[in-house]
Amino acid sequence: METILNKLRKAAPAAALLLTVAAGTALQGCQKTNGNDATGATASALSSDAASQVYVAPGKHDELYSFLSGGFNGQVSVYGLPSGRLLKIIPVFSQHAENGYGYSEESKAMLQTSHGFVPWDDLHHPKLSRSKGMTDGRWLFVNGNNTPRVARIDLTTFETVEIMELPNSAGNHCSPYPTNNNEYVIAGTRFSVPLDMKGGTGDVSLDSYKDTFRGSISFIKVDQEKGDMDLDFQILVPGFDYDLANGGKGPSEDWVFFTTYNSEKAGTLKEVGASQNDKDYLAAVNWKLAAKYAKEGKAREMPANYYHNKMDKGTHTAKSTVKKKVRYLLPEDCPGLMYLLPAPKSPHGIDVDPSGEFMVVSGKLASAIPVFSFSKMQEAIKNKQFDGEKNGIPVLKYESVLAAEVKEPGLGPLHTEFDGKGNAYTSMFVSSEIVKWKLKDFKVVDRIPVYYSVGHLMIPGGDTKEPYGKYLVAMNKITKDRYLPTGPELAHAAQLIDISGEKMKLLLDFPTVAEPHYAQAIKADLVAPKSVKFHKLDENKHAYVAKKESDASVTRQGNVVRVKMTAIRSHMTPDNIEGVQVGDTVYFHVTNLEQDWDVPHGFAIMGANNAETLIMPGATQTLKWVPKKAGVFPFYCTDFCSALHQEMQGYLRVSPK
Ligand code: CUK
Ligand code: CUA
Repeated sequence: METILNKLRKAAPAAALLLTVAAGTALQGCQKTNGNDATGATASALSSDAASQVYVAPGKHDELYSFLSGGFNGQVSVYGLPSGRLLKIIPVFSQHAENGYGYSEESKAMLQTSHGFVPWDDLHHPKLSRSKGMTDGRWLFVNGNNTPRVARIDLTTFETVEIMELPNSAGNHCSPYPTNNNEYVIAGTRFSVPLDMKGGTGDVSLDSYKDTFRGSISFIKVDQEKGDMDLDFQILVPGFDYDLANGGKGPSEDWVFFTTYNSEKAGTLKEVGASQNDKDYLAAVNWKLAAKYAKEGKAREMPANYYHNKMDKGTHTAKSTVKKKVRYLLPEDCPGLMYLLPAPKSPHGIDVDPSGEFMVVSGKLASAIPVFSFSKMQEAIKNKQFDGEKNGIPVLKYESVLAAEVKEPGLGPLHTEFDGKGNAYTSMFVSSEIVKWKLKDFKVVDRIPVYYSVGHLMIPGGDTKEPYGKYLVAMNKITKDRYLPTGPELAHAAQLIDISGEKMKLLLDFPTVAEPHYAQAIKADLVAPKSVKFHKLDENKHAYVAKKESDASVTRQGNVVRVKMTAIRSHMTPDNIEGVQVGDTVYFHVTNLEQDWDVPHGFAIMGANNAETLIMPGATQTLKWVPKKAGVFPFYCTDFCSALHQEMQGYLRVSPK
């Protein structure tokens, strides 16, 4: 008898054919609507065997994990590659009804900031932790742009475990950049902000830009064993806007690079408008030297006010610490710390090739892509080939640091990644394409259309010393006709491209959650074996844990009622509760007694204006509820956990005061 697998294998080529035809049709459609004559190019750009290349049979696992940022949704989504299957959404700077993150009492402190509870942010850049310049699969660092924060996700549990607010920052965009051994996670601000070393309110005239505004580069120290973050110091840099960051490797690994724009803003904010300078800058910062200066007493201290929130492992409860001081360095006090390299106007991405020699700067409006040479930069510094200075920072001569310019790459270059075989791939936002060029002679060798207006692109390991280099994911800003229409709002489109051969081949479109900017990917076997299956009940140190049914209780203290509840297939204990009064504050501390993989229980009660919470095996989670009226309120388990799941329920009676 023919097995199902064999049937599927046979079916795959037919599916591939269908895919080809469908893509051809869509292209003809788009040709009509936007005049983009890409039909011929894409027919050949689509791999004839695309379906089988992305087909992961039922029960089989993907080769890679990929982590796509959620942009204005504040979360990270985990996709398997090459299938493009969505595996999980990890809430970071967002409340997540699915598991109660940001709603449960345990997680609320994660989202506390000096501005209060801020359960939203704009998450752009995920970066995997590194060992010896290679991603090690331990943690994922991400940035929150808007209320400047850096978060750490633990890849054993796929949960956000730490969030650090950043003082002296606004629009934490060139962030986070973990150095090659996670010594530091470095985060640069986009907006310069008024600084008051004496801890004033920051209420200053916009005319005082030149004197009072500065940007900041934060140096967050990472505990090598546990991953815990700690803001060590900041460099307070001249007030241009900093856009993106990337770090060196090999010979350049002591350096981190930032693109900057609006460098003419050194006068007053009111002059800003059309950029007048014909060049902006790439800022090169020697982070090792900065750390040395800070250690050797060059750092001063200023008042600050920022939150550091950490999830405790034993109690699964987040705690906030408010920090009141920050150490800072001024580049003018620290020779050799920082240099400026003239870059085309309004640069965006900065990407360093795997050898660490080339820094690729994408000028969104520029007609060529300048590639700077790290060895030339060192020579130029040694020989003082300066073109004056800007705000006390030496500017290196363009010609003295330039390796080459990639000519006629396309329109609107944004970001570049590398395949480790001598090729670079740059996303072109305006001409909607990925362009492949050689690092050897800086010549364009291939291009493939993407649909449409690509932002970042990502090659697994493409920002490390040894890229994996088999796939490329294009993260597109505009979807239009790629999927069935869903009203005015469409899911953004990611596209998987095969880069294993000479020619790039399109393999797959898949919809994303909100707006991915950047992404990371890593071989599954660096993460999967360490994945936690459940929490050990006897290691649960939650203050209100009930480790067995007989520990369950209802206690009152003033108008606070605490219900220590247990959940196990297929009942909750206690399941019938009386003695609660209108206006009481009721805490349901629910412990999941299961010690098995993938058996969460949920908890929800009628009328609670909170959410549900989902409790992993061995953990305790708390839902807070203040009943507003008398009556009988049913509660139940929200996760279909056994054949008797529907029986996991109970009643709570609320009496008038
Ligand atoms: S940015 Cu979005 S496309 Cu925030 Cu990295 Cu370039
Ligand atoms: Cu427990 Cu459903």
